[in-house]
Amino acid sequence: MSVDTPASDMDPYLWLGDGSGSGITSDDNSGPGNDAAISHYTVTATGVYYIQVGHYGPSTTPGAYELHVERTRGSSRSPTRLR
Ligand SMILES: [Ca+2]
Repeated sequence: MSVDTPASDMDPYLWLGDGSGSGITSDDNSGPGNDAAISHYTVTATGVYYIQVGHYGPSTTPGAYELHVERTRGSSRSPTRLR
């Protein structure tokens, strides 16, 4: 599974957690510019996973972002684009 925030107007921060709300990993700037990216995370158990997009740093200024989630199972790909 890969998650990133292309073409975002703000400085996004990504958080990936499991179904119990425990954090698995997070990222700030692994994408181009200030975009966040979590690349090729291997899901080890069936279940619910949460993705949070936040603003990096203490800011209340709203901004648009694009969330791109890609699931890969074997050789099949199911990209999902949310806005
Ligand atoms: Ca960022």
